[in-house]
Amino acid sequence: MKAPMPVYLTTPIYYVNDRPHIGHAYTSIATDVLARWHRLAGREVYFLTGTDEHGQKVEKAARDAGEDPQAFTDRVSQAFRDLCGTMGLSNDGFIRTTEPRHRAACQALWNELARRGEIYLGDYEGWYAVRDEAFYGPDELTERDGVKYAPSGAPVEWVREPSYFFRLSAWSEKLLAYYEANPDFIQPASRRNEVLAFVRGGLSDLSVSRTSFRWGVPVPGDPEHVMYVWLDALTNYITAMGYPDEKAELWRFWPADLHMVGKDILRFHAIYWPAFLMAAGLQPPRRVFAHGWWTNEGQKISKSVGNVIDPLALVEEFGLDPVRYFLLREVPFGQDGDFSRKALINRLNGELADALGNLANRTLSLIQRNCEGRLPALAPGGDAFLDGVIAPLPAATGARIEAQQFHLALEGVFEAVREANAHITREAPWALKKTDPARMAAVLRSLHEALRVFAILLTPYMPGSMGRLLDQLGVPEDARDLAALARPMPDGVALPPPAPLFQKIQNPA
Ligand code: ME8
Repeated sequence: MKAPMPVYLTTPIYYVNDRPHIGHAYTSIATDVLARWHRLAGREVYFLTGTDEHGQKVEKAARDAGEDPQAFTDRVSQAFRDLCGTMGLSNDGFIRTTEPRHRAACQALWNELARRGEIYLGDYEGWYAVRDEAFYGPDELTERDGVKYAPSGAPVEWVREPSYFFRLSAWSEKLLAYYEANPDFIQPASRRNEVLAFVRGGLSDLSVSRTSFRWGVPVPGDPEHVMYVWLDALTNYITAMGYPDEKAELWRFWPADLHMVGKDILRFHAIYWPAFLMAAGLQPPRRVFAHGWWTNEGQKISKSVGNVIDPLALVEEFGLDPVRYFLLREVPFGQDGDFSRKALINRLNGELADALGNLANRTLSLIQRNCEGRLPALAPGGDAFLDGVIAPLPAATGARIEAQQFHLALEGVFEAVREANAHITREAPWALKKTDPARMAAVLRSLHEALRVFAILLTPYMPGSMGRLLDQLGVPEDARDLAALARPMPDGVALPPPAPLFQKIQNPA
C-alpha cells in the first residue's frame, strides 16, 4: 500500500507582547482538531505552533515591562507553550523566532531573494501601524481628533527611513494565476474575493527592512537593517521543516496543507507569503483558512476594556472538553462569534451532559443490569437504525472536518445522537427484558455500536472525555481509529461499570 501524503498544519505564531487569550486558543484548537482527525484517518501529520518574538511591538512591550527583550520573550513565550498543555494540543513542534535555526533560515531566504534580484535598497516613506506591524496606503486610513487610524483601528505613524524592498508589484499576475489554478487556496470563499480584489487593484513593492529599532533578524551584509517582522515571522513555517536544507527529514512536509489564521492576518498569508515563496523558487502553501473574530458578550475583546477571556480560567471552571466543544460548535467556522457563558452552559448541559452523556449512561447501565455487563450480539438480520443513521456518519463527518466545517461536523454527529435518543425511547429496551429479551439485547448492542462511532468521531474535539467513553464501551486502545469503525467488536466483551462523562452546571451564576 502506498503511504498516504504527509499532512502539514500550522497555527499563526503568536506575538509575545501579551498573555494568551481565547482567540489564540480558538485558532489552535481548530487546528488541533484537524491534526487529530488526520491522524485518526491514519495519515502522518506535523502540527506546528509557536511564538513571534521580534519587531517593534514586542520590543516596546519588553520596554514597558522594564525587561530585556530576550528575557521578556522567554517568559511570555513560555505562557504560550503552557497553553498547548492547557488546551490539549497535540502539536508536534513549537517554534520561537528568536531561535538560531530561525535566524539562519530567514537569512537564507533573504539571500535567495537577493540573489534572484527580488530585493533592492531604497527609502521608505509612509504610514506604519506598530500594533499590526503593517504598512498602509493613505487611502486606507481614517482620521479622528488629528490621529490617523488603519482599518483595524490601530493608530499609524509616519515612517521615513532607508529600507530594502521586495518586488511585490512584479508578482500580482502570478498570484492571480495561482488563485485561479487553486480555487480552494483561500477559504472561506467569501474571504477569497477580498484578497482577489486587493491584488487586482495592483500591488506596490513591500518594505522588508527597518532601521529605526534593533529587535529583529539582521539583514545579511547590512546589519544596520533588521528584517521586517512579517518576513521573519512567515518564514517560521519553513524553518520548522528544515529550510534551507531541502534534504532535511521534515522537508517532505512542505508545502503546508493548511495555514490556519484569523481574518486579521489573511493578507500576509495569502498575498505576501506565496509571493515570497514563489520569488525564492519554493512552492506556496496549499490552503489558507481565515476564521472569524470572537467578541465577549457582544463587546470587542481588548485589554483596555478589561474583558479579555483567559482560556485557563474557562478550563478550570468548565473542563477542557466542554470549552473545546463549545468554541467549535457555537459559531459557523469562518464567521464571527460572540462568547457568552450562558451559551456555553446551555451546550454543556443540553448537548454534552443530557444528549450524549445520558445516552451513554442509559445504554451502559442497561447492559450492566440486564446483560450481565457483557456486550450483547447484534441483531442477525441487520439493523435499520445502524444502517440508516450511523453508517453514513463517518464519511460525512470526515468531509466536513477536512473542509474546515468543524461546526457542521458536530451538528451532524449530534443530530445522530438525537436520533439515537429517540431510538432508545421508542424501543424502550428496559421494558423488553421479560417480553422480548432477544430484541432488548439487539437494541442495546445497536446503541452501543452507535456510541462507539460517536466516541471515535468526536475524539479529535474532546480527546479526554471520548477516551473515557471508549474505556467504558470496552474498546481497546488499538481499535480507536477510523479504520476500526469497520470492524465490529466481538460479542460478549465484559464492560466496566459506567460513570458520568460530563458534569452539568447546576446553578449557572
Ligand atoms: O498576528 N478572535 O499574532 P497575534 C479570534 N504574530 N481569533 C483571534 C482573536 C479573536 N478575538 N484574537 C486573536 C500575529 N486571535 C502574528 C502572526 S503568523 C506568521 C504571525 C487569533 O498574537 C487569530 O488566529 O496578534 C489571529 O490571527 C491571531 O490570534 C493573531 O495573533
